[in-house]
Amino acid sequence: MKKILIVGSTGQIGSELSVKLRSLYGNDNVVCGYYTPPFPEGFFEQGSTEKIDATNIEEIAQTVKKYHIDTIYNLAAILSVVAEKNPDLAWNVGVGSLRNCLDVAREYRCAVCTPSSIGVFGPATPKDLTPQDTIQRPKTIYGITKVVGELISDYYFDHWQVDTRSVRLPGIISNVTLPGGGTTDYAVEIFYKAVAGEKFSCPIKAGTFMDMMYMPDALDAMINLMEADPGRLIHRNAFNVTSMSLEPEMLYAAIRQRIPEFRMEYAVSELKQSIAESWPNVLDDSCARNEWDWNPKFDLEKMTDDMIRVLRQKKSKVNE
Ligand code: AKB
Repeated sequence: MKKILIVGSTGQIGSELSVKLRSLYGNDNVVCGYYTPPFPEGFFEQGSTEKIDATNIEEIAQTVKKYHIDTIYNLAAILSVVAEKNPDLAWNVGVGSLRNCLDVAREYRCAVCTPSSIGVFGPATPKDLTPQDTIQRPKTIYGITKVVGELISDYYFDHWQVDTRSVRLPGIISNVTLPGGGTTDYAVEIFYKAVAGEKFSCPIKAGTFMDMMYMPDALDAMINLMEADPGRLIHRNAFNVTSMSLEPEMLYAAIRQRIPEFRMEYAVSELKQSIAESWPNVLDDSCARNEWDWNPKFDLEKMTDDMIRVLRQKKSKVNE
């Protein structure tokens, strides 16, 4: 059985990845490293937790040693919009924590998964069916840290056989923990507003396509890749994955089919729009499909049904 450490387990992805990993590998085999709240329900009760500053290598090393960890999911990151406002922090967290995880992994023979992002692409990248191997000249500091992350992860594999694997995640739509400071956050916020019965101000222009994915598929992507037969992997860091390419009007229409009174207006953010325009419209994820059978389950319709169902349940619990 694997012994897993999640670094950054209280964020948008970590709060759900920890539950899924514990259900698959057992509570005792998954250690949740946390730095900041909010703490998901039952977080401290369900298994081991350790306060870890990912920029401090000693804190990672001690935890890996203490629990005999063999696999690290490193989720420490500053998302694209916040990163533009604080490039030093973005670099220290994005690159610093990854180097720490890789160095600890090299010493203690751990596998490492650090999600990359569609942010690794830039204006010179082909926008439609963006290939797996193509131009990566991002204009954001977030994208730059993710390109460095991909390259350094491959380097640790090539030189020291550290088992590094990763996916280029698109915008993740979820209903447990809000994302913080990304360009694709609007695709989550729109659902919270719709279910709350409020109007939504969309920061991204109509017609701006970006890849998106529902959280259950994102969790499967990371876990299935880490479980994949290494003999089949031609690529490692990082695989294109997507499940839908959306622009705001498509989400608005899907929500209004289910909540007809919902209204959206536009209040476009210059920064978010310029980042969105520099990212692909839709990725070609055929390498992930061929090399480790990537096959997402949620399309726009299924995801919209589920998001509204879960958020309505949460709302009625709060109102009880
Ligand atoms: C962001 O918008 O910054 C992230 C991402 C696509 O990596 N959600």
